[in-house]
Amino acid sequence: MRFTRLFGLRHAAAAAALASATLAAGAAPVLVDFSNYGSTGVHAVVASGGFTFTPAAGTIAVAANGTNCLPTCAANGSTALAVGRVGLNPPSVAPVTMTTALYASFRLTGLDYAELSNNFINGWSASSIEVTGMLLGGGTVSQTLSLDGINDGPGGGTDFETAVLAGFWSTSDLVSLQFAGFIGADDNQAFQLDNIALDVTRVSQLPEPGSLALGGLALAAAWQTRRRAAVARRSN
Ligand SMILES: [Ca+2]
Ligand SMILES: [Ca+2]
Repeated sequence: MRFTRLFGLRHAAAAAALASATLAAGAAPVLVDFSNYGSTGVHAVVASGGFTFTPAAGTIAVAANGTNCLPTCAANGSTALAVGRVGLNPPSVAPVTMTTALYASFRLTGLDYAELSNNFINGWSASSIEVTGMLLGGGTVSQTLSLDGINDGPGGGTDFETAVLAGFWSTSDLVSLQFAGFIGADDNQAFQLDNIALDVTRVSQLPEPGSLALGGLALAAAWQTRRRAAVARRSN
């Protein structure tokens, strides 16, 4: 009985130490803005800020201020993620999934979005984007963003909109996000994303107690070896 109680207390202390270590690691802001790309280009995957964007099939692209797009792409003065659809270049297939190998989880705090191109009226640039978050521990959250159809490429119009995010995003710890552009019920329509703002939680790099003990043993062994060598040198 006494042993069981002690065991429980030790585990509680270890859990408290781990919790404080996780808090110390903290949440940090990350902006995924595709600024690591210098020009418009089509890619199998696009990576920025520690996050990777992968279409269900086909390719996706980075559009640099709407340049090298035909017809002219929505522009915001910087590079942005460009998601197409079958029959376009890039021929992206929905959904596009955003994942990270760097962080344990993240929260979505901001997002800019736009039509892919100024062909909104002609029926293949999305009229809405469904954003779906996969929750740490299971389940999903989702919000639909409406596109305003305003898009004149590098002209004077404001092509990109800043998402008004639902309140649940600020408390939703996510492991991935999915994006799909819709016209009506058809989920395979074209759009752009930029300035995806996140609060990330870093993976805790605490060593295992076992590996700490092994590390201590290795250090002790190295010290013993050096000490024996020094003694041998002195006695020669
Ligand atoms: Ca950008
Ligand atoms: Ca727009």
